[in-house]
This record gives sequence, C-alpha cells and structure tokens, in this order.
Amino acid sequence: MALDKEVFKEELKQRLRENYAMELEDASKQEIFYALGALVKARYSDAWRDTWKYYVDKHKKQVYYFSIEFLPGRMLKSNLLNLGLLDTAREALTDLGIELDSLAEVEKDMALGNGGLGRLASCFMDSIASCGLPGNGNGIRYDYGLFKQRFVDGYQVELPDEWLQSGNIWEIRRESKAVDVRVGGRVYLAETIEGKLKPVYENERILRAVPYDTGMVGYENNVVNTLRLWSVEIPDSEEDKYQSIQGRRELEDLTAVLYPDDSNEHGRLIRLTQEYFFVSAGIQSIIRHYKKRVQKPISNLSEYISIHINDTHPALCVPEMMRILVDEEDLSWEQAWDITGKVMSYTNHTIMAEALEKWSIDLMRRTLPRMYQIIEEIDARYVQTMRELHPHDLVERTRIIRNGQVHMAHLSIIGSHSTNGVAKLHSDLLKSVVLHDFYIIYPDRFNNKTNGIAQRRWSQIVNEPMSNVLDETIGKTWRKDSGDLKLLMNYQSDQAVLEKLAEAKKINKQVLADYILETTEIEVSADAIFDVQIKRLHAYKRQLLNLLHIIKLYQDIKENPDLDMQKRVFIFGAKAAPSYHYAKVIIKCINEAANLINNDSDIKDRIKIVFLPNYNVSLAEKIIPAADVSEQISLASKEASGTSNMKLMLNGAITLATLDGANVEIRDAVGDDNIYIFGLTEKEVYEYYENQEYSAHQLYDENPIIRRVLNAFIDGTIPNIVYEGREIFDSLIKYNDEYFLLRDFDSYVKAQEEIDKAYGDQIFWQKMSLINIANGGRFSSDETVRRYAEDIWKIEPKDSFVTEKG
Ligand code: GLS
Repeated sequence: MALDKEVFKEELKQRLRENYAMELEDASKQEIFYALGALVKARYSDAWRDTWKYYVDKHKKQVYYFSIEFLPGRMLKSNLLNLGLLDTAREALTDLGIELDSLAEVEKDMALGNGGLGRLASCFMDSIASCGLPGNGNGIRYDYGLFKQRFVDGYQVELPDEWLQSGNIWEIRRESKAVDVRVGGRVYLAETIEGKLKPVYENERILRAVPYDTGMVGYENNVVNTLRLWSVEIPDSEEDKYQSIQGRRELEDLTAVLYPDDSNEHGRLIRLTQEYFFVSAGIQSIIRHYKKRVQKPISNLSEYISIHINDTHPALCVPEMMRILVDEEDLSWEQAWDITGKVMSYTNHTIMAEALEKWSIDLMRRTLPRMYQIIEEIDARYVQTMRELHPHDLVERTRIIRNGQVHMAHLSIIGSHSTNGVAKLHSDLLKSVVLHDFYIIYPDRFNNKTNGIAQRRWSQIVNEPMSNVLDETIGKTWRKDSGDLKLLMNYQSDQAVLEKLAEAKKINKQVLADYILETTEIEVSADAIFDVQIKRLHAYKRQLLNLLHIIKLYQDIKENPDLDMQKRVFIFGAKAAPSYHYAKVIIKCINEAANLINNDSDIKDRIKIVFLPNYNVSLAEKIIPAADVSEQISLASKEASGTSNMKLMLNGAITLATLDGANVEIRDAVGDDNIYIFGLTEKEVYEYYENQEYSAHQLYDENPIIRRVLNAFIDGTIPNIVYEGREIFDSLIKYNDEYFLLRDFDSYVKAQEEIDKAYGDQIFWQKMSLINIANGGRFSSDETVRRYAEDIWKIEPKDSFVTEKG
C-alpha cells in the first residue's frame, strides 16, 4: 500500500479538483480535510472488499460485536497510521504548507458513546482488524453524539453534538442492505395449515433500518473489517401513516440521540426500542448474509457466526435470534435454543446495582410483544429445567422475569455460553458476589478478560515525542508488537534515556499548557506536576476525594505561606450525565475551588486547578501524553476495570490508585515500588457493608484536618457554593459518606505526600516513569481480543493474503 510522497500530493490535488472544482491554493482546511479523507478511503476500499470476500470464500467464522455505544474519536490519523501512510502524509502536507495535526482537528469526534464502555468497543474494533480477525461491529448511528459540555458560572451546560453537520467522510450508506424492524402492536399465535403455531402481528409499526458501514482498518495488514451502524427511516410502505411532520419526527427521533448516561438504567421507551432496533436489524442482516453467502444449513449457524453482547443493552439478541430461528426458519424450540446459546456470549461491565438493566413487564409487552412472549417462554423453560437441579429460592432469584421486571443480565447469562468480567478483580467479584447465584448454576460459563487499549493510538498517534525516543532506544518493533516495550527495562538506569524521556514529557506538557491557556485562560507551568483525573463524573470514582485533598493543600499553604511543595496542576476532565444532580454539584464545587485557588496570590502558583470542558477522546489524546500522575481513586470494588489507567501508564504517568479494577493488575505489572497504592481493599469495603460500623461523623469529629476541609464547603471559604457546598457536606456527614471518602482520606493524603517527595528526585521519578511505559504493553487490546477470539468466539485470524493493489 506504499504511496510515494509526490504521488500523494498529486492525488490530493486531483481529489480537490474532482470534488470541489478548485485548486489547493483556494481550498479551505475543511475542503482539504475531506479531499484527504476521500483519498485515504480510496486507499483501503479494495482491501475492504477483498477482506469481506476472503471471509466469505474461506467460510471463515465471524464475530459480530453488538454494542449500543462506539467511541472511535477521530479516525484520520489512525487510518493513515494503519495504512502505513502517516509519515508520507505528514511530509507531503508539509511540502504543501499544511500541518497534518491542524488539518486533523477539522474532523468531528465520532462520539457515539459515553465513556469506557464505548471506547473499549472501538479499541476492540481496531485490534480485531489489526490481528486479522474476522469481526464486525454492530450499533446505532446516532444523529447526535454525547452532548458538548460547557461551563457557565461553573455549572455544566449541555449542548447538542451535531457531529454529522458537515457529513461523515468515513461512512458508506448501504440502502440495498436495509431491513424492516417491527415494534409495538399486538401479537398472537395462530395455527397454520400445517398445524404449526405462528405469530400474527396486528397494528405493529414498521421501522426501516438503514445501515451505514465504516471500514475498520487493520494495522499494516490489508485487513479492513466493518462497523455497521443503523439509522431509522420510514419505509415506503408506511409513508401514508406519517403525513405529519411531527409523526415523522417522532419516528426519526428513535436514532437521534445517544442516551447520555453511563452505567445507569434509563427507564425510557425510546431506549428499549433503540435496543431492539439495532439488535433486530443486526441479526436479520447476519442471517440474510448467512443464507445468501455462507449457504450452509441454518442448524450449522454456530460454526460460522458468533455474536457478542457488550453489556446488557443488546441482550435482546437472545430472544431475537430465537424469534428468527423458530418463527422464520421453522426450527424446533430446542434446536433454536441450542444454536442461540452457542452463538451468544456476554460481557458484564459493572457491578453497580443500578446499572443492572431491568425493564417492566408492562413496557416490554407493549413495546416488543413478540420479544416478551419469547422471553416468557425462555423463563418458563429455565425454571422447569433448573427446578430439578437446584433449590427453589436459587432458581427464583436467577429467573429472568421477577417482581414484575425483565432482568436483562439474567437473560444474557442464561441465553449465552460465556459470561466474562473485564478485570481479574471484577470477574472474581462477579463470581463471588454480584452474579454468585449464576456461578453456582453455570460455573463453566464464567471467565475473565481483562480490558485493553488500542496501543498504537495511545502511543504512536498521540505521543510522537515519546515514540521517537522509544525508536531510538529499543528499535521500532514495539510499534507492531507492544510486548517489545519490555526492552525498555534494560535502560532503567541509563541516565541519557531517562533524560530523553523526560524531555519528551516536557514537550507534551508544554503543548497541553498552551492548550489550557488558550481554552481556559489559566496559565500553568510545564515544570509543575501534572496530576490528572479524566473519566466520567461519578460519585464512586471519587473526584470529590481529589478535591478534598486539594482543599487541604490550599489550607496548609494559607496556614503556612512558605510551605515547601512541588508545584502541582490538578487537571480534571469529566462529563456528568445531565440527570445526575450530585455529579453536577461536584463539577460546580471543583470549578469554584479552581476560581478561588487559581486567583489567590498567597498560593504563588503552587496549586492550579484546571477543569477542561468537554472531555472526549480528542481531549484525552492531548492530556494523556502530558500526565505525570494518573488518579485512579475509585472506591475498591466499584470500578470494573478502567482503561484510562492503562493509557496513562503507557504514557509514563505514575498511577495513584486504590486496589480496584485493573489497577490491581497494573500494580502486578510495575511492582509496588512504581505505583502509589492507598485506601481500603475490596475485602475491607465488604466488611464495612457487613458489620455496618462505618461512621463518617465520627471521623469528622475526631480528625481536625477532615473537619477543616469539610467546613470549607459550608463556611464560605469556597465562594458561590451555598447550596452545593451544603449538599456535599450532607452527603458525607448526614448520609454517612456512601463511598468512604473520609475513611480513605488520610491514606490518600499520605500517598500524595510521597508523590510530592518522589517528584523532587527527578532521576527516581523518571525511572518509575520508564518502568510504567515498559510494562504498558501487556494491556494491549490486541492481546485482549486474541483471548476473546480463542476462548469465547472461536474465530481464527486470516492467513496472510495480499490484495490486488498491494
Ligand atoms: C464501564 C466500567 O465502568 C469501566 O470500569 C470499564 O473499564 C468499562 C469497559 O469495560 O466499562 N462500564 C460502564 O457501564 N461504563 C464503563 O466505562
């Protein structure tokens, strides 16, 4: 796929002429970006077609990753990198007087996800293609991505994210592949002439699902898989029913917005319809493909198809597959059930109780009547089978329909052959606590697959200065095989290498400092410690604990103006779900504390707080390479895995963490000396739950530092938070501090003091940083998807093949 720089320039100019009828000199950045995008897309279109043809011709088993969220961010540089064109493009553009990085900024983030769950799905798409695995994504093409966040008077304000406004260069609308999805109405079973029971639909609504396909380009391997996102339209046959604009709008609204909640249930009809819409469209198109192209008996489906249920949102895959196999393909229930279980697998992404999705029977029955009938049947048969094997109460607790609700996690576990958690600790907690009942029933179904990250994006693309040092030091093999980062361990005492890495970090910090100044008008020094907490705003993630420590530092300096400490910039990036009041209160408090502290001359710039608005993938790409400290401070047991922890360590930040989620594995990777661990363990947290001995009030009474810090929220120390400050105070004292912030406060402060000391010894710090980079390789999503492929999906990578072009 190599492309000469001169040819590249000519092609780009040619595209501009063809698409915009203009010369490069007259083109805007936007026009050049779109011409470049078209050029890049043309470079992989043959490989895309050939990959698909190869899978079909070779009868390759394929996995379909069903996810209600995908969060790819910008794709230009990643496509260029994977096509081996990044350097050529950069040089060619430079010759033309254009800077690639500034051109890349034209692309709107594809933000069809909330946070870690959606980003993981996109890291997997990259890795599945890069490992040459036959795998495709299936999701929803929301017209509006996750809201844009602004701060007004310190409050979060949400604006619509019109990411499609100027079009999306990467997608292809495939109208010929549209399918119909039926919702609502009434369904009853009637006997056919052959004496079979078949569903009859009455007054249902038909939605037309139109797919938009995006190529998922593998890293230098000629593999291009497909991410298929569905959009709703009115089918021609139904046009008459939608004569009013309002009626059309209502229907089209179905795929208009991504629900802006992370790990909370949305008791909304639209959400349930969204879930069914992309599940039904996806499975229908898989079956159509299977019959038309694979051309094997439907009873062999599981030999060719694997479907992954990413969290419970696509759990309707189970009854929808049953519907198609029984109602449309005329299989017996038993046969269909056997196939469905073999095809489906499920990942659980959280232990937060409120996130375990449930729908009321009434809503399910009204919205998706045939689905409900099938779920009822699955449930009845489950109870019947299990009653003979297990105690009554265990069966009752694990059945799908309970207490007037349909339990989607139960449906996912019962209807699939594999349930996995996303980090060792999380998977253990699923077995021992959260899904313990199911573990008794199906011990063999449970397994762990620790999350991973698309390493090439999170090192090569976002951190060129570091990547260059790595190339000079250990050669370039790490770019393809991140396990080779380990070679860096040989240089942990090499002062020259340590210094070069430190210089690279400094460059990144200066770039971020400039960005901070430009967007927030806050001036920060690149010599300060950049202490970073970037993730959704959630009480369990404990951004508030971070703030409590900052206030303590502030008060310490006020009390002792000459306090000797390293300069620190505390950097936050976080969106709160619009309906999550408490999270928004925390945002306001952080912003007001920032106002106070950043403008207090006594502080002499020793502390700065920067809350960067609109945290998204592109912003993460700016922050992560510049981070010194990675705050992973959730209450132990609450964060299923985390993935920013992995990205930050790979970029040489030192992790400050509780033993939660994947932090435990990061500690194992770098060793106790290269990470700062504090706080309760997950066992201690559960002990508190059992003995109910925790008293935040007592800590407040007994610990003068905690008292002073908390009082700052209600005594006017932090201005403009009369109501918010009281709410925070009450949540900790009156409502007994649900996430044990005060219990972990002392050990957190101590860990922060150690960090302050360690940073003073730059050689010591740089060595820790190097060890983190060197051990980051193990969290590559290439490795993660290979394990899914081998253990769960049973799919194999393609043998190497070349396309016509290459
Ligand atoms: C999440 C978890 O909260 C994260 O810990 C995890 O890293 C991520 C991917 O597995 O999934 N679950 C969720 O609902 N949102 C997440 O980010």
